[in-house]
Amino acid sequence: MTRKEGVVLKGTGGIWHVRSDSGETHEASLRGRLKQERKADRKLAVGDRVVLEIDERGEHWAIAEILPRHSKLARREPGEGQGERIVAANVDQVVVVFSAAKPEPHRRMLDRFLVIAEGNSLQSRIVINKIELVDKEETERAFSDYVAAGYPVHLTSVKQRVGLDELHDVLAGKTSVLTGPSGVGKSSLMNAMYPGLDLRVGEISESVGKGRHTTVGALLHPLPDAGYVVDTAGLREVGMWGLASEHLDACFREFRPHIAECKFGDCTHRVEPGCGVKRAVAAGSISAERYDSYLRLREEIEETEKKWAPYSAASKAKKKRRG
Ligand SMILES: Nc1nc2c(ncn2[C@@H]2O[C@H](COP(=O)(O)OP(=O)(O)OP(=O)(O)O)[C@@H](O)[C@H]2O)c(=O)[nH]1
Ligand SMILES: [Mg+2]
Ligand SMILES: [Zn+2]
Repeated sequence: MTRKEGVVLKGTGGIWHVRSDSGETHEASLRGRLKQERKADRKLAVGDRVVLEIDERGEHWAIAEILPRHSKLARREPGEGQGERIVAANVDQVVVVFSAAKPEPHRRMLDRFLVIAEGNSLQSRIVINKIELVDKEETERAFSDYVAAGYPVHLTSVKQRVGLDELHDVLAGKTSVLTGPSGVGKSSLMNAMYPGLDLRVGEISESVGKGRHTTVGALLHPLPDAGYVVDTAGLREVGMWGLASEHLDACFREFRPHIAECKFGDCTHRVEPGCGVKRAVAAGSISAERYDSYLRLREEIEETEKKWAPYSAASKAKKKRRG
């Protein structure tokens, strides 16, 4: 029997497109046994590595095995929901693209993307495009707190072909989730680095809609040299992806060393005395804007938790009854 390994590029209606390591793409369905297992925790996602097997007649490929993943970008249900939808597997980094102007960078939205990545234990990079429209030094200063927090910041201009080689280098051989608001130049960047690569990146397709239960499918694009880009519609749409409010602080990387200094273990870093985070803000080692972002996001998450509390209580009770 012919067996080969490959990576899942996309899935539609139970048919998965798998690119084998030798470069061909096959359509395959999940073996029955795996379909059962899948109901548990192992949902197949783009980026997953799988073992394909062909049937005796040499006609149909099936996914016989899902190989262990080293990372994932997942979306949890709010509240205590156990459900988790995996957007992409084996992601190496999240690349968040904004523009220096037209449209103006939106720091709160940037922080939101970074939190989603941190919540999934994924590394992020920040790209600021259209750098030729502004004063470069000023922009560098504006994003210096992200550099200080440990995020690589790339300044690019598609128009003047600045920074494209460096960006190309950090994408090579990796699986990157590319995201960012509309109009910042994501498609332009990809086209400038990889002519002919046709990405949908970041577009919120009309047909996808905004219903809570609509599946927003991600696609994995092989890069011409090596590596993949995950093209996912609607990364920013879904609030904080079910992140619990008490975990938000650790998703601000530069807060981490200070959280341990808080007097109270469950410090929300708002009004509590002896707060290490607030002390760091006062001392200037945490930027006031990042702290403000934290406060707003925390409020937003707590609102969602309040809304979902009755449902999660009900689902807990149901589980208890079932035993
Ligand atoms: N001035 C300037 N304009 C740019 C640059 N890069 C892209 N643009 C322009 O910005 C506009 C939006 O670029 P896109 O590549 O479509 O942006 P996008 O991020 O893919 O947007 P969505 O697909 O809607 O998410 C286009 O008119 C581009 O020509 C740049 O470096 N400088
Ligand atoms: Mg685009
Ligand atoms: Zn605190």
